[in-house]
Amino acid sequence: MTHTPFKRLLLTGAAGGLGKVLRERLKGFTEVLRLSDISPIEPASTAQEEIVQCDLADKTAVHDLVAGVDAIIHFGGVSTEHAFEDILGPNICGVFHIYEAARKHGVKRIIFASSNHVIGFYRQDERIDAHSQRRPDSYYGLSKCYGEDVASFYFDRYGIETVSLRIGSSFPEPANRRMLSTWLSYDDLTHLIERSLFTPDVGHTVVYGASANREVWWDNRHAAHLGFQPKDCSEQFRAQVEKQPAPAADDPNRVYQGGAFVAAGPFD
Ligand code: NAI
Ligand code: 15L
Repeated sequence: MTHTPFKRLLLTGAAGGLGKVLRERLKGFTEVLRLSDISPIEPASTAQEEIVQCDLADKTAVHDLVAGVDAIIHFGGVSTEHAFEDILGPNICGVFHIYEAARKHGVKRIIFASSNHVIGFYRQDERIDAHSQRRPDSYYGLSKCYGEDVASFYFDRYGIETVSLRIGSSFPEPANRRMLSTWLSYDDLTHLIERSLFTPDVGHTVVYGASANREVWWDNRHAAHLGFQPKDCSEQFRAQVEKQPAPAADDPNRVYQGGAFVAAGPFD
């Protein structure tokens, strides 16, 4: 699909697993791609790239980071379960700083990397949609709930639109049986971001990010306007994954949508 590219897109979390994948894949969507992370990032390879090292917990630095961008793909932050104190700066303060900077600089569209861990306490035999009550499974999942609520508030109050991506498991391959359901291929992630950037009038849309796997627990009817149509399927990995010993009947990886996150911590 062809679009008028953005003038300048910001990608946070650019040194991370998905950030490195998206660095190449976002280039067709924008004239300039600003890449940011707290960790070192590979130097700019062309004049199309700008590199800005920035701590999301630093409000002034985030304000400066957002100057001059048209839209933000916010993937930076702590991405697994940790003590609340470790999550607070990057994920809670960080998401607030991103939205405040967007408000002050007139940015109108944000793609927020939420997570399946906002609903992780649903069982794997339940089917849910974006209107199902959230059931966060971790301090990390709580921080993503906060991010989604910030997105909702900034749309209602200031008209800043967001697509919150409740990403399942986006890795080269599913690593275990649970991920046969939650796996999101990199191609399908890229397609989801493309739809999230270029679909008009998204308000605050919540969408689950999973490929067209045989058994998916999430119904995207409330995000149908995005036109997200995943093409990949985890079945190609099933035989290999099922060589692993089957988890016990009460193993969280077998019972809960959020898998092991439901049993991590506490950290004191
Ligand atoms: P990652 O951990 O590889 O990347 C996150 C990046 O954020 C890292 O490069 C890290 O240095 C950066 N970061 C952490 N604290 C920061 C701070 N204070 N300031 C600035 N940058 C900071 O995670 P991954 O897998 O690339 O995920 C990207 C995003 O997608 C994360 O927000 C994660 O929560 C979300 N997500 C990813 C899923 C997946 O399957 N990969 C599933 C669901 C959500
Ligand atoms: C996530 O939210 C994490 O960022 C990622 O590392 C995986 O753990 C993924 O969820 C998952 O649930 O598989």
